[in-house]
Amino acid sequence: LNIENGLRRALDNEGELILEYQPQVELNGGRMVSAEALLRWKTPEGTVISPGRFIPIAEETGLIVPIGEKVLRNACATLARWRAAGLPLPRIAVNIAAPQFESRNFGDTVARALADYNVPPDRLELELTESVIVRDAESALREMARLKELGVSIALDDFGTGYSSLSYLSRMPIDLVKIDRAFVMRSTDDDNARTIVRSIVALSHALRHKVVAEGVETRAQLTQLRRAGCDYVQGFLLARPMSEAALTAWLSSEV
Ligand code: G
Ligand code: G
Ligand code: MN
Ligand code: NA
Repeated sequence: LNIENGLRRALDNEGELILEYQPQVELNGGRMVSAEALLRWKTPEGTVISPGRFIPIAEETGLIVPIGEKVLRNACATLARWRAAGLPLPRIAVNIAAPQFESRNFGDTVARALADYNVPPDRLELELTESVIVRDAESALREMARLKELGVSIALDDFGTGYSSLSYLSRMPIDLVKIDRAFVMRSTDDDNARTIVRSIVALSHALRHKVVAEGVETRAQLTQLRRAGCDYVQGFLLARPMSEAALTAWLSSEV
C-alpha cells in the first residue's frame, strides 16, 4: 500500500478516516472535562493503520493540512450532535501538527469550522506541541493569540519532550499543559521523573495553566499525580480511545 496515494483517496472516501475519542477526567471527582480526538484510518481492504505510521507521511507530503481540516470539522460535527442531544458538553481536543498550524489561513479554517457547526468556541481545544515555537517563536505566539481571540482553548501537548525554552511557557497564551506519558510512566519508580512531574505541575499552576497527565495506566501513577496536585488525567486506566457512539453513551450516563 502506498500511504500517500491511499491517504489522498481516503480524504474523499466517507468513513475511511474516522475519529475515536479518549476521555480526560478530573482527577478528583471523575467528571469528563474533555475528550481527545484520535484519528484512525480504516482502508477499504479492512486494514487499520495507526496515526503513528501515517501522520509523519501526511506531514511530509502536506496532506496533513486537508486531513487536519477534516479532523477539525468532524470534531465540531460531533460537538454539534452532543449539543443537539442536550448532553453535557465536554471539550474536544484536536491534535494540530506543526505544518498545519503554520499553514496559511489556519485561523480562518478554525473559525469556519466553529461557525459552520455553531459550536461554542471554548468547547474546542487545540493541542499544539512545543515544535510550533521552535521554528519561528514570534509568529507562533501571534498565531496563538489570534486563536485565543476566537475563544478556543489551547493545550501544550507532550510537554517536557521538546526543545522550547522555558521562557516561552510564560509567553504562550495556553490554558492547559499536558505532561508527556514518558514522565508519568516513570513517576512511580524513578525519583527524578517524580520530581519532574511535581515541578511541571507547580510551574504550570504558577503560570495559571491547568495540568493534564497523559498515559495514566496504573493506580500507583494516579496516586503520584494526586500528590503532585495534577488537575486532570487521561489514559488506559480511566478509558481507552472509543467510538463516538460509546462516548455518547458515557455522556448520557453523566446527566
Ligand atoms: O492514537 P495513537 O496513540 O495511535 O496516536 C499516535 C500519535 O498520532 C499521537 O502522537 C497523536 O497525537 C497523533 N494523532 C492522532 N490523531 C491525530 C490527528 O488527528 N492529527 C494529528 N496531527 N496527530 C494525531
Ligand atoms: O501524542 P499524543 O499525546 O497526542 O498521543 C496520544 C496517544 O497516546 C494516542 O495514540 C493514545 O492512543 C495513546 N494513549 C492514550 N492513553 C494511553 C495510555 O494509557 N498508555 C499508552 N501507552 N498510550 C496511551
Ligand atoms: Mn495529544
Ligand atoms: Na501527548
